[in-house]
Amino acid sequence: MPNRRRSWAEPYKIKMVEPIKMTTRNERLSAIEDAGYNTFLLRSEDVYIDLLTDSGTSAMSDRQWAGMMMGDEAYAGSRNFYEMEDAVRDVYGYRNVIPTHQGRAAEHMISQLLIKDGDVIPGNMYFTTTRLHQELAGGKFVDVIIDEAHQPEVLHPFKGNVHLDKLQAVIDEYGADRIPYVCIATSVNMCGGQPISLENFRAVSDMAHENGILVVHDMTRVAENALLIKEREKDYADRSIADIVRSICDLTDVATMSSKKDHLVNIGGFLAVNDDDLADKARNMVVVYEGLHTYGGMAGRDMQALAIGIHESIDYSHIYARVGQVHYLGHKIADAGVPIVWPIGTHGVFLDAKRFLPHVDQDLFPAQALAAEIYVDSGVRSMERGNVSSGRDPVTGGNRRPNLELVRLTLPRRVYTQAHMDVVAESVIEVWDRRDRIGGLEFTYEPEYLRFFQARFRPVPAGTKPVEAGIEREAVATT
Ligand code: P70
Repeated sequence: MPNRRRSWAEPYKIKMVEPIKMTTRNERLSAIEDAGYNTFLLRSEDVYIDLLTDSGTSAMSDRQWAGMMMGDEAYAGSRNFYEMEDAVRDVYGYRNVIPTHQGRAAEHMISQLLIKDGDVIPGNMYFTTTRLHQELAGGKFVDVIIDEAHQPEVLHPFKGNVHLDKLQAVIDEYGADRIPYVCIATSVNMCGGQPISLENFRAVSDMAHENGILVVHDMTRVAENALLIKEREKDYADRSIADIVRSICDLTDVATMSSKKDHLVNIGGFLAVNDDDLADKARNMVVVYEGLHTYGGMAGRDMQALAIGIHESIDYSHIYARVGQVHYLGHKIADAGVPIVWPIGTHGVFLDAKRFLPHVDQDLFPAQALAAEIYVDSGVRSMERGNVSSGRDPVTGGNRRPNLELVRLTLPRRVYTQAHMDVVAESVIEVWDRRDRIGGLEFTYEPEYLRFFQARFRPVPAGTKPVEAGIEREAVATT
């Protein structure tokens, strides 16, 4: 492999530190109880190592902080907007850039602009906010990812790939005029941060375009995907990350971006659109929901840091160390026999809660229970990505019971050290060793939208069946 060091050591040194609090087990027990066994509801000051998300939690570089001092806080036409626009055009090639406060605002706009009642949107696995915005606009999401993506233990270098026959079948069944776009994510979040190959993306793009269907790219972690293309796909070993990223974007018409990930900023995002008419409509819409089209909910200084982050995100030594740290943690956990999603992905290690807690029925939320248990053990905060996140089927009303019942240990970029990773692994292994004593959870409060964020739970005694916990089992699809 070119430029390949054996170690993933960080290409930076630390200039400023933020103290974090150590807590006792009793303090954590009462904190998780107060939080209704939902790690989203914990206070951050009660968390020791925060692996809830890599979103908005990364450490900015000295250059990005310097950029924050260069904010042009004009209401209209801020210089920082034009720098951000230039960076998007240079690196990704999209012609029009509409800033938003974060990714879901871009998803909201593109869904409202392109989806009509009864439309169908095929995609390589759902993402929570993306699918909700598609549904709120009157559409229905259809999963066309390869089957291996739903099988945590199966090895496949590109689990983010689209099953082309499935996509063709959706086009045949509904007709191209009911499919406004296919929605393709790079580094697919919900199946473990798994990449799509350029070969597969090209075939998807060709199939969509031959049928007059647009391709919308969720490019939240595109640089991370590009690294795995460089490492795994034939003919790309000698290409730069910038080059691969650009090749991906060139296959697509529209992009939604949460800059809180790849771009290493604490807030920000955008909608990028090649078509000028569609861009005009989006610019008109952004003033209703976000702010003027030259700031879209961000401060000038945020746009400056974002513009710098775009360039930092495609630096090979940065992205290599970022993904390297994730792999270090993953191997350490897996070497102890703990079941995880394979291959290890790009932004976190995903524990397979179905195999971790096989005695807990999925309607008693094993991944939610496991995340709570890890927090109590060590103060490490993780996130449920399973039956709670997946929500209820709008038709049957039952829990969707997805194949993947996961706990995500997500690594913020440039924030934690290798010693922190060792603490996380030790805690997960400790909990694994006493897994038989962990029981499930039941709802005490279930919000209507994106329930995982604010739901509250209480423990049910070990061995409780879902029916005893008052849960009616519905027959619903398993993916
Ligand atoms: C996470 C975050 C955000 C995200 C994403 C992809 C592939 C769009 C967005 C939305 C935050 C999050 C969001 C929903 C549920 C849990 C956590 N992912 N597409 O932690 O972007 O958050 O900026 O609106 O990963 O994975 P934004």
